[in-house]
Amino acid sequence: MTPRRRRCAWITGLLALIGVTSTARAGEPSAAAQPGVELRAPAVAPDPRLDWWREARFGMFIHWGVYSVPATIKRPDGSTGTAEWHLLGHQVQVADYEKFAPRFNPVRFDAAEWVRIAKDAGMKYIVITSKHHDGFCMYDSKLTDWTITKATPFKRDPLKELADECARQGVRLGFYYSIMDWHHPDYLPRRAWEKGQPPAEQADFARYVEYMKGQLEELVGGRYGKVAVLWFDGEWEETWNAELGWDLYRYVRSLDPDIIVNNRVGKGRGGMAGLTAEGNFAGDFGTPEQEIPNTGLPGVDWESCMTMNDTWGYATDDHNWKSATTLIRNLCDTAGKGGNFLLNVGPTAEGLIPAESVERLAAMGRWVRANGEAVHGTHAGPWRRVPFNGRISVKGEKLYLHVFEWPRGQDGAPTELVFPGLRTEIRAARVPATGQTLSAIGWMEGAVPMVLVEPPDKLDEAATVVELDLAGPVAVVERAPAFAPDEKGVVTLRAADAEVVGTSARYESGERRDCIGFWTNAGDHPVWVVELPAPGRYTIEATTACTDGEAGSIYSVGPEGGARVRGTVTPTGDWGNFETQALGVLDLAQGRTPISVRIESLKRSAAMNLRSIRLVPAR
Ligand code: FHN
Repeated sequence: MTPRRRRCAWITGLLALIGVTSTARAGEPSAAAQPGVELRAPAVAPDPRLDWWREARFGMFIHWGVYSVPATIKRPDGSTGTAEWHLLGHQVQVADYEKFAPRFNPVRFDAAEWVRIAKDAGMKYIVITSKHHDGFCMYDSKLTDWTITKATPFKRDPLKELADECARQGVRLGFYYSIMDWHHPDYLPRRAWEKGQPPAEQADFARYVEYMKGQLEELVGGRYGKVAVLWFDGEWEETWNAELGWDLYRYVRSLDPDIIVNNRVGKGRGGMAGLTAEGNFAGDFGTPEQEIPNTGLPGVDWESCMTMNDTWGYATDDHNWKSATTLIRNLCDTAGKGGNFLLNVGPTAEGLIPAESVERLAAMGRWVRANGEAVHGTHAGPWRRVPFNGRISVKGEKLYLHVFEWPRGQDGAPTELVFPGLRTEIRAARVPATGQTLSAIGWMEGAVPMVLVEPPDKLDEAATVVELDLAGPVAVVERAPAFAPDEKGVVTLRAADAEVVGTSARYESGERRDCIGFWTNAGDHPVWVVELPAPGRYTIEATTACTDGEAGSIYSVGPEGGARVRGTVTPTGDWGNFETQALGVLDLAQGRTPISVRIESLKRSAAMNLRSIRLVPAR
């Protein structure tokens, strides 16, 4: 293809195209209203309380407690878990678990060093466990003796030292606080194997809620300075409910109206996908865990929390460390989708951040020092499918391309990066890491705008960033791919090719998946654009998997707004065992039609795993 190259001259009057979008957002200059430009404004005006947090984009999570004494992911039955779940994973009686405390003496803890490591990595805030599920308080609480100051030889208050150091170095500090508390006698439910705790009948959950409020007042009331975030967790047990969540949210905000609180204070979190379900749930931001949403979520504040290996608390036997490249790309991924990245470290019982974590954070810091403007203060890029191997973030009228694999020619040398969709004229292009200016041009390929960027002299093996300085707000033309019949007239709609609309359902790769999974929200639905050369009658086939216990949901397939066929999710034994069933026959029109799969009735917590839909010509 020899592109007709016009230096940023655009043919006006674009044809109306599916998916013409812009990144106009409240508070940013909105794209000039063009025929067919869909402005994706946030659902609600963003709360300015979170402005610093949106600017930050990158924070350090710290899981530290007496569980760093046993420091293992291994379980007695040979399975593995995470180190901070030691009490439950090993079914340790509280009295026996308390014996770890006298062995917890982190004399090598150095708050200044921890804050330096975080800051040098480009992290703008720190969230540290004040109390995890084991109820152990990593600060000097007056409401219990189960604290680092009273139950250990250390006696110091590390959260106070960290708070003072964060204030000194200009890093915001937040506290993780677990609602679930395996140690407190008033917390319910009890575990079947527990012996030492008082009988459940003597527990007073209301009194436990008052205990939590007393501790939150200790944490947010001033002794630890201005606390920026309250990161609740452990909200999933049946003793906690949405009403208690709202009450606790309002209580914390009454202590400091500026504080921001995650969605795990209440009951709105949709599983590990972490985003807040529809409805009236407390919390200022969603909390995907160990994963990153599949697309940006306009108007939604969310933060993906992730470990560097597989455990939150320190473990001597977890060597499954992610590479610095993976971590840098995860940072680009969250920023490119408009979210925050809360990356965890699990310090040792001596008070040291593991060397493997320090090395990776130093590598991330080198990348952020060169490219941080493409992360801090950016918003989600406007493409729903980034048209190259990488991510795109936006800041005002600048577009940042995070290119993971720069294209190479037959000879292996880097060639131009060419991608469709950018309608806004490019004024200039440069490489933030080196200052090199690049040639970047735009032209039209029919109705589709194209961009070509010359390769920088120096590529970054994790992510090469190019800044495109635009002549106005970012506007994008994104033509949904259309799926046409094959030589036998069959149209195959694969999970990997679907546009998934929603907050939890998303594509899962892998041999026993390659499907749309995590389908816990009935409103989520995959859509494909089908392009038929002629009207026709088709048998609709669905290939699905579902455990026996979760089967039974009712779903439908067909054109959005048109006739649909229905099916019942059949049990296939497990989530990786797929079977195909014919749902019925549909008459489909010539041309482009969006075909969707919608859940009509969600019987259990997850609808199904969907591998594909096939439109087979009906004989
Ligand atoms: O059970 C905890 C786990 O230990 C860890 O604290 C993570 C971090 O978000 N949260 C819970 C698991 O979802």
